[in-house]
Amino acid sequence: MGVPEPITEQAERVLALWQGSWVAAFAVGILVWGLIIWSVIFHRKRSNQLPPQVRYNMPIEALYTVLPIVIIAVLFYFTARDQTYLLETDEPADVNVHVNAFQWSWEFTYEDETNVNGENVSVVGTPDEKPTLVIPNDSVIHFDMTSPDVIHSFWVPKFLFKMDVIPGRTNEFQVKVNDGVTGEFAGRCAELCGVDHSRMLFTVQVLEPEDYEAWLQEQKQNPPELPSAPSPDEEGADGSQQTPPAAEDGAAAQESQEQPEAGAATAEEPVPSGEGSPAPTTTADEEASQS
Ligand SMILES: [Cu+2]
Repeated sequence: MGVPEPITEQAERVLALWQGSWVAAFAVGILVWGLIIWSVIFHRKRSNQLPPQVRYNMPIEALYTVLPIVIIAVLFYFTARDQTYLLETDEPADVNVHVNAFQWSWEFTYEDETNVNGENVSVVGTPDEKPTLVIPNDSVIHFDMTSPDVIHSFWVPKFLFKMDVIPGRTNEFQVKVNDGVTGEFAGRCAELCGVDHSRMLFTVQVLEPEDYEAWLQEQKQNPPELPSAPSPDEEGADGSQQTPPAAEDGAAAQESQEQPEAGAATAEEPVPSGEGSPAPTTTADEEASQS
């Protein structure tokens, strides 16, 4: 019924709830259609004489009050049960990923893994270059999700699950990717979050655990160049590697105090560093999450 094939234990539960709800809806539908067709065929107008007029019929009225309540109670029970299961984060996770959703890409930080530079292994993307989230199969993956700017939504269609990423709070969930599943799957932002929302894509690559370990070792030994350190930035940074965005903001704030109207003029300076506007944002958040 147009549902992607699930690749996680949790997604299988979602699919079962979806299919079960359809079965229940069809059962009710068939009953109602049957009653309609029965009355259309067997209770046609045969003469001008009215059928017996009654004021009420208690059994029928009780039936059509109680039955919908029963139907809704059953649907509610299974929905609540599955929601509780899907939001459970008690099981110890094999991989902890911090998801930073920003305008307009993603940064995936492996919280338990440190590279040769003493930093967490991390993958960061841009609207032009979508990042790849690498995870092992047959393992529990825990996601902590934060946003430094606006509301985003983390969506991997094959998980049959999406969760909002909201500034100022940490949302979390975990999945267990089924044993034997490998391949690349699409991921995207499912919350309109600005002009490049449609380019806020990522790829989920599921590997066998040993291949994942190999990938992880590679990331640890050869950490990629941080895209958040463009070379023109270094002139103005004055060697303060850790806080170029803060210094920049401070400078901009001072200038705007002097001349509130000179926004266009002051904008010229940050332009070289401001080209990749998501990048400084990322850096700021990295610091926040590390401290
Ligand atoms: Cu978004």
